[in-house]
Amino acid sequence: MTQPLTPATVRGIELRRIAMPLVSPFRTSFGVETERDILLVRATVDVDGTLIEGWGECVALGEPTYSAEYVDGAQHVLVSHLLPTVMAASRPIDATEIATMLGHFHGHPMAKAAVEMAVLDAQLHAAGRSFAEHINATKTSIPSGVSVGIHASIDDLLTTVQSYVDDGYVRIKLKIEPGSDIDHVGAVRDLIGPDMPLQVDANTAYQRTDGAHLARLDEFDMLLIEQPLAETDIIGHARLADEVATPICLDESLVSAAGTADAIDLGACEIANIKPGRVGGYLEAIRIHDLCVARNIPVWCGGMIETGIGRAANAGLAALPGFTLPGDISASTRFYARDIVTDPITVVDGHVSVPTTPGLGFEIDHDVLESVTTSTQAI
Ligand code: SMG
Ligand code: MG
Repeated sequence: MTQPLTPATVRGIELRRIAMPLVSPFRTSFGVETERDILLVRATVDVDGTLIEGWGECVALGEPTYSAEYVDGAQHVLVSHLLPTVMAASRPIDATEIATMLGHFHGHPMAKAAVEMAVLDAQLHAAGRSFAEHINATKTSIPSGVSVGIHASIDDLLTTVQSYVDDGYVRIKLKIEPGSDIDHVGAVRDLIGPDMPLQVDANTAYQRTDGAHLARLDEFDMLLIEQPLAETDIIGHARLADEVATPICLDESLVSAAGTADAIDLGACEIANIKPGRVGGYLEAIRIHDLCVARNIPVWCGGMIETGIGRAANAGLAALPGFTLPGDISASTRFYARDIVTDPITVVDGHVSVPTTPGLGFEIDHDVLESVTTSTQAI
């Protein structure tokens, strides 16, 4: 971190729900997303007598399918437990203190991360500093990968993948599940050729006994297999790592820095997908980055179908030097016809620019935001 930021007194919070239709259905092993129901946190804080606004995005999905959190539950825990605690602080606070202040509440990392994000955005605005600069990130642009949903037909899958290759994405990630795996991956490898980086994500769809089956993916020379087994099955992933040559990457299983260190030490995590929402915030995400660098574990930044708010923040995070693999930070248009920020994320020559403006790096387009808002709640 650079110089500490001036602490902030939280004066008010607005929770805003928005409905964002996806440009096409996104199917994973746990379900199909067609519209994103997103909770935004707008914090009004006082920094040295000046009122400043900051925004956070909660990445919880509509249903508890990716993880236990879901958007209605996140809003409830924020209103009933998390926000009253943060707003009861008797002195100005720093975003880095929020995780500790909320530490006695079990779980709910995505809800906690959204509060931390909003306060951090406001503090960075007050300091006139960009997120990337604040965390001493080194890159000015990051390579952009794209996550491709499960397709019923291989022909349709190849059409979709070709369109993303044409858009310039430098890495393809395919969602897989039993029955839509070996043939799908083989056909895509044939299409994109041997040199294009390729990886798969099972979102916990396989069993410990699937080692021999998953080893059939080795011939496609992929970067990694993401989260084949249940999120709690660290030992199962370690055993799989012995059976399968393709590196095992964890997503859902990694919920803290301490747990990530254990998973690495047990041989279950050869590559790490870092998502700030999943681990309770950007500051815990940086700790995970740092420990992975110290242990020589490559990391990349995951995605949760964020708006331009979350995408901008993720791009700042992924500018840290340990993010050596392309992440799931794609263009806003990958999922949304119209983003809620004035400067949607774009991919140019396969790369996304790291924001340099003060704050997390976006400006809200208030007209678009109003048009997609389904409810607001003032705290
Ligand atoms: O934002 O590009 C994105 C989505 C990337 O595949 C993606 N995310 O398990 O990594 C993952 C999934 C979780 C969300 S799927 C609805
Ligand atoms: Mg994943």
